[in-house]
Amino acid sequence: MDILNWQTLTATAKQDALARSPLIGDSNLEQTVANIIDEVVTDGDNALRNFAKQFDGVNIENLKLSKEQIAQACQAVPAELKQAIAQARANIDSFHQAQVSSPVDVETQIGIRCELRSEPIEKVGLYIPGGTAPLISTVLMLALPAKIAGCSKRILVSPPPINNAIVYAADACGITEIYQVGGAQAIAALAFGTDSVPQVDKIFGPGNRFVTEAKRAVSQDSRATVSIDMPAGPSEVLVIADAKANASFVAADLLSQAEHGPDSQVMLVTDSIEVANKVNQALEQQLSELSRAEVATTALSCSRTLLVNDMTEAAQVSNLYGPEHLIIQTEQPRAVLANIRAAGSVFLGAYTPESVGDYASGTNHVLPTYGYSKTVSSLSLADFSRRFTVQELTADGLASIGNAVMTLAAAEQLDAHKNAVALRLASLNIANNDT
Ligand code: HSO
Ligand code: ZN
Repeated sequence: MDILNWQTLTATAKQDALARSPLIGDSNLEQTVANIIDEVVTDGDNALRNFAKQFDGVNIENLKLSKEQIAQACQAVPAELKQAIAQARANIDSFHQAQVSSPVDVETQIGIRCELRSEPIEKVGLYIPGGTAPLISTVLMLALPAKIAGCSKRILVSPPPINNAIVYAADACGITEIYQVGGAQAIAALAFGTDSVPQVDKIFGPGNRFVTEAKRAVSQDSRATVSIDMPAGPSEVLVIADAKANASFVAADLLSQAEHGPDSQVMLVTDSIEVANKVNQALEQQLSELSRAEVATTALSCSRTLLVNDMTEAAQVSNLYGPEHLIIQTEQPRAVLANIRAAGSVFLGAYTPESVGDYASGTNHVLPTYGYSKTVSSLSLADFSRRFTVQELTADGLASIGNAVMTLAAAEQLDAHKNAVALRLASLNIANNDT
């Protein structure tokens, strides 16, 4: 990775140094996806079957997996993998159970009661990518919070042929409806519904650029009323390392993210040129042994090391970048953490590789990328429910706030608003005079 000295960079060079990889894609992506969506809208299940043949090379009769197919897939999963899934599931379950929030119920003034309640989103669609890296762990990250939140219809879609372990993980997390449909067509099916695939209220999950574009498109389509979890981009990690950091640990962490895709980006921010050089050596060594070396090499070509003065500056640089994953491998990681303002998920110390959060520590691995961590939160239980407020005033409550409301309404020149209060206050005065 190129090593750049942060202090010597001009303002524009600093911006360039923190720029994401240009998104790989064809200029026709929007149109291609729009056509796929339209075909699903007009041709439903037929379109889904045709796309499965065209894109996945699979002939599909029943889009929904039968109970027998689910049972068969589950049987084929090795015991060791089942055990690993169980351990991950327990941790993800307990971290997300702990996020169940109590309703807010406050008397803002005597006689004025305000509440914040939350209700589960009824129907959720969970997209699980397939292909060369079938994301079994993503099943746990989506299905468990959906279940804990109380979403009554939880539908999983994944491109055919669906990996057995994906089916097993879904079954283990209480998913009963699994559809073998992937890509933009799966997102269209969830947004609009077909004879086989039910329409949902919200779509969750990562995917390739077609899936990402389809999620964006359906969430803005006036024909649909579906929302999505968050805008998604390629995966990324930023590692803050001091002179004491273990260079081969750092290199391994950088590569674990670089192997996700050619457009993934990894950044090292360090105050030690020795560590920077050692990490580069370790990268070369470890790369040669990776099965996805080619993918990782491409990702590394758009990645860089930034040399900073100290850990305070390292935190500032990280905040400017707003990484999806932030690893702090320093002597006192929590001192650095105190200065961190924006990151999807943070990993502290030498023994906390990003992989643990990806799979099993308990935190969610669906995180804002591409700098969105500055404004978008990591996926949590709250994303599976909606909140609404309730208020109730007694007559005394209205009497005590009425004048303020009428004054504000008059200032906004909204007479009917003022009147809704005035009528009631007048009726109270009459009642009071009567007694
Ligand atoms: N690092 C990915 C999640 C993942 N990694 C799944 C492996 N499997 C995005 O947070
Ligand atoms: Zn990962």
